[in-house]
Amino acid sequence: MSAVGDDIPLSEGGQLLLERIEADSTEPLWVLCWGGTNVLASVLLKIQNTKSEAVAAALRSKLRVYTISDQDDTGVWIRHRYPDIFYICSVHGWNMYGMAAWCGISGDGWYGFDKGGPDPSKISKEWIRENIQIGPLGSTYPDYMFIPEGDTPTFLYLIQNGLGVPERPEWGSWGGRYIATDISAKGLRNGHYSDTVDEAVGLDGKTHKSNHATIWRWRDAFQNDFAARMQWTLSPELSKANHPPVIILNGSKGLEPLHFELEAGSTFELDASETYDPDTNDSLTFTWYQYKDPSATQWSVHHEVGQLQFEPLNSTGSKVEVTVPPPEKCCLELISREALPRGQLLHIVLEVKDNGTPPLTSYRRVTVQTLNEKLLGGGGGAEAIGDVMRDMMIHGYSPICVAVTAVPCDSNWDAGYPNSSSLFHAVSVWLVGRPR
Ligand SMILES: [Ca+2]
Repeated sequence: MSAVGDDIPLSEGGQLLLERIEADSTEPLWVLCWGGTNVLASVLLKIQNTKSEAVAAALRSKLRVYTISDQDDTGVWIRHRYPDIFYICSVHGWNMYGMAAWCGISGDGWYGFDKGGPDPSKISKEWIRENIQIGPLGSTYPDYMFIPEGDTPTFLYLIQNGLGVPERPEWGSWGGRYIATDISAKGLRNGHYSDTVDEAVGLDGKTHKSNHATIWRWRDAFQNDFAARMQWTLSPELSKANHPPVIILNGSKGLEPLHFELEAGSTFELDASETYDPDTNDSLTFTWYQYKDPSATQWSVHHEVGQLQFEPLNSTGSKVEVTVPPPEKCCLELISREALPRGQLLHIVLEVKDNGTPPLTSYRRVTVQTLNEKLLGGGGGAEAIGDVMRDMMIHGYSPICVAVTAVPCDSNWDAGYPNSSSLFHAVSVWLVGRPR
């Protein structure tokens, strides 16, 4: 904060940032911070000191900030003083960067997380020497210290490849997945997004669950993409390098998610057979899967989120029939088990991968809003939370620990669970009376 104050003039960078914030545009302005945020803080103070409250708030509403942790004392000042700002940031103790989601890009060896999960082969110094440090541009790429590309998740977050949606950090992308710290939608109107977890199958074939997995799960694809971009710097001839497939899904060529609103238990078709590759000799592999983690409100994704079923309709797998889960699996309030007219928002990812060198992947996301107009499938008491508890017990947790974990303890709980006392009741009933 020594660089921020009412009597401290803006730096050259600060003036440039202020110009961009004040520019005549309704587009969001992304500010990607790879170090301390004191320049942003000084601009925000300048705006507050020189604009009306309404104008200052309108200017702040244009900002989209993604920071690589807090690297000075202005990050916490900004979030405290201007909680309305859209602000993605892993929060942890000073210098404890290994706890941050962004380390998932390459930090598993250095920081020692998720052992056996992430594949380290495409972040090694040898791979970088062979694939990145090539040609006039690549030869300027330095040998790394600590971890390579640590700040790059902020850039990957904005790459338009059909996977991520920048306005939805909780949906996940090459730049990681983050969720709102405060979901109460009252009081502060807090715009901070912080760490959450993904379940991802690692190199060892086991399921790993961590904030880092929200990034390393895509590592093979984004490192191949990096290698291809370096190939693009070597020759002006298009045929000398690989380019990603162009997905056409149900006649739509864009990168925006395709959205459906469908009754629970119904079926529908997804057809990507018009998809093509700019490199005429490339063949394509189609993979459809459900990205469950963005649909969850709880830690236990596989208990909470209904399962979509995929049935291929042709030999290449470019066309599939999808079955929406029944209402009792996707259109219930989790604790009370009351039937809901609008249930879970389910996410499908289509991956199309070519066989070029290196192979490149394009994506298209499909979102399915599940509906239950006849309010079917309700009842059953606290089965969902009971199932979670039962599994935890099997894995060796004591009933006392489970009960303490499940007791609601802050105001945010009220936003997701209107009747939080019912959870405590459900847990108590299960602990004393659930048949084994
Ligand atoms: Ca290609």
